[in-house]
Amino acid sequence: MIWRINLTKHRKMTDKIKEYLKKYDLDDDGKITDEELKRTTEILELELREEKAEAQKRMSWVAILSMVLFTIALFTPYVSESRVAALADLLGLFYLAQASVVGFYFGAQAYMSKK
Ligand SMILES: [Ca+2]
Repeated sequence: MIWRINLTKHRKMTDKIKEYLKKYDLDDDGKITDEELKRTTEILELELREEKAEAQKRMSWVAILSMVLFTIALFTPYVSESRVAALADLLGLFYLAQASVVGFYFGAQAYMSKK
């Protein structure tokens, strides 16, 4: 039982090594040099930054769309006037929060482009 677990663990390890080789060995010679490691790390960092920027962009789009959809929903007959009046404070905070998400996105963009 124990050796079997060790075997699967070993297989997992070799799979992992293969995976790393595939990822980091840019010229496919089976060795990972410092140069390759450095370059792959740079590529991974770029990809991560891109992913992060993409997530922030999606977040700000959701914020903008939610503000627009909420405003449209408030003008439909399904929401009564008294309910809007009761939720006025909450709605104000909602718009402020959504707008600050969008503002933060543009601020971050400006900061990143300056850096
Ligand atoms: Ca290599």
